Amino acid sequence: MAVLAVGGLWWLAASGTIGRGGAAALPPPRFVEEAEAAGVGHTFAGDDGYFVGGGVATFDCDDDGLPDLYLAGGAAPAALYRNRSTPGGPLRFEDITEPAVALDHVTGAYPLDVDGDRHTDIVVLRLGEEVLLRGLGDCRFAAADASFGFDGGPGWTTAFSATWETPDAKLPTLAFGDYQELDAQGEWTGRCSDDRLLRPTPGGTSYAPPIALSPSFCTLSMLFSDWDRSGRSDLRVSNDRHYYREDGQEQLWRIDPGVAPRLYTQAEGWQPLRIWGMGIADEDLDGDGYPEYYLTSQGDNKLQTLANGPATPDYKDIALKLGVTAHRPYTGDVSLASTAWHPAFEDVNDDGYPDLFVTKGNVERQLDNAIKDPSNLLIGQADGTFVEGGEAAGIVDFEKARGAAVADLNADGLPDIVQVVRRANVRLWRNLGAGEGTTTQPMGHWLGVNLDQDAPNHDAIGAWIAVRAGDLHRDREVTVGGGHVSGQLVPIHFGLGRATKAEVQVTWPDGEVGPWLPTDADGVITVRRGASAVEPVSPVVAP
Ligand SMILES: [Ca+2]
Ligand SMILES: [Ca+2]
Ligand SMILES: [Ca+2]
Ligand SMILES: [Ca+2]
Repeated sequence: MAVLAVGGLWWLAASGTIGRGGAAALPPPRFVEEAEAAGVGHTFAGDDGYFVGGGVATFDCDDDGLPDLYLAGGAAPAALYRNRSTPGGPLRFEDITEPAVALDHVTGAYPLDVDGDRHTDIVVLRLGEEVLLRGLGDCRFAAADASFGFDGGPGWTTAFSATWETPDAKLPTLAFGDYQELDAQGEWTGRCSDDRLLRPTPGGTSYAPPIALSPSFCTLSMLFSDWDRSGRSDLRVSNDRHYYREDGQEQLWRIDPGVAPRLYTQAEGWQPLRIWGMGIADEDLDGDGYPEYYLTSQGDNKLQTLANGPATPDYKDIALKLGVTAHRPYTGDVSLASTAWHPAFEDVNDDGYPDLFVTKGNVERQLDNAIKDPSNLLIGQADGTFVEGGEAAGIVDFEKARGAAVADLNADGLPDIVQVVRRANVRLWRNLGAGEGTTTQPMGHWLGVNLDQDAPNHDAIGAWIAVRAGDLHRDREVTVGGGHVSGQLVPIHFGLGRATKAEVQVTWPDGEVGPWLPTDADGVITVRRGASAVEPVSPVVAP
C-alpha cells in the first residue's frame, strides 16, 4: 500500500480536547420497537442444534435504497422481507419469501456479490450444506451451487468471511467456520469440525476443493481484515472454548495469495487468548489507521489493539480501559455473567464518536449466566471511552438475542437495529434520534457511502473509506464477515456531528488512493473509482 491514511488522534486526549474541537458526545438516541407493526413475524426456532446461530443478511435486493432482510429461521424456514418503509417514517416490511429462499436449517447469512454481476448474492450458512443464492435482481434468488463449482460441505456452519485475494481474482476467497462435528445420525459430538477455505481455481470462475483450516476450535465468527494495512487481509477466527481441545485459542491465519494458509505463532507476536468467542467487530477507534477488534464472549468481552505497532500481530486488551467489558447485565440479572453474541460499531447518534451495539442472551438455560441479559448500546464519549446507554435508549429486552444488523432501514440517517432472537420474534428497533413517542428528531449530521468499481469486486470489499470534516477524521474498513452469523452490505455510515459538509477519500482494495472529494452531509453518496466527484443517491420507494 503506497500511502497510509493517517487519522487524527482525537480520542487519545483524555480530556477530549484534541480533535472534534472537544465537542461533547451526544446522549443515546431513543429507539422504538416496531417489528410487529412493520409486518415482520419471524422466529429463530429449534432445539439443541440452534442454541448458537440466528443471523440476518441486511442488504438492498431491489435497488430502491432501502435495506431488505433475509432472516435465518433455524428449524423453521428462512424468510425474505422487502423493505417498504417510507423514508423518515415508520418501518414497514413485506414478506416475499419464495421457495428458493425458504431454506431450512439456516443458521445465518451474509450478502456478497460472488459473481460480480451487480446483483448481490446470499451466502447461506446451515446446519448441513451451505447454499449460495445467486441474486437475479428485484429480490429474486436461485440456488447457484453447481454453476459456481461450490462445495457446501455437510457441517454445522456458524461463521463466514470473504475477501478478494488479488485484484484480478474473478471470485472471492470464502472462509467457512464450523462448530461441532455431527455424527452419522446428525447428532452433535462435542468435537470441533475443521474450518474451510475455498479459493477460486487459478484464473477460474469456479471453486477448488476446500482447504482445511486445521486445527479448528468450534468457530463462531471469522473476519478477513487488513490488520497491518499491508494490503493483504488475514483471517481472524473466534472460537468457543466450551468445546476446545487442549490447545484451543483465538486464531489469526496468514492468507498469502497462492500459498497455503498458516497460523501466526507466538514467536511472531500472536498472544494466546482463550474466550467463549461468539462475534467479531472491527473499527479504528484510536485514529491510527489500524483496526481495533471487539470480541464477544461470556463474561468479559475483549477489545484488542496493536501492542507494538503493525510489524507484529501482538494485541493487548483495552476493553476495561475503554469501558466495554460489558461482562454483567446493566439491568435484569445484574449479579451474573452476561452472554454476548453480535457486536457492531456504529455511530447511532451521529455525533462523530463510534458507538458499540452488542447483542446478549443466554445460550438456553445456563443458570450460572444471566437469563435476564439485555443487549448493550455503549455510547462513545469524547475521551474515547464508552458509557452504557441501553436503558436510556429504550432497548431493554430479556429475550435471547443472537445475530443483528445496525443499518438505516428508513433512510433518515439514524441507524436502526435488527435483532434476531432465539424462540421469539425478531426485534426491529427504529432510531428516533432525540425524538419522543414515535417522532424522529435528528441528532447530528451524517453521511452514507457506497463504493463502486469495475467487476468483479464491485462493492470494493477490502477498501478503506476516510471521512474528514473539520477536526473529525474517521477511517472505516469495508469487510464481509464477523458479527455473529450476520452480515450487512449497506452504505457505510459516518456520523458528522455539527458538520454540514465533509470530504471523503477511498483507498481501493488494490491500494490505489483516490482523491479527497467534497460532499454535502445528510445523504447517501456513491464514490465511483476514477470519478472526480461523488454521486448523490436518493432513496426511491416503489409505489
Ligand atoms: Ca430494498
Ligand atoms: Ca451476483
Ligand atoms: Ca456516537
Ligand atoms: Ca433510520
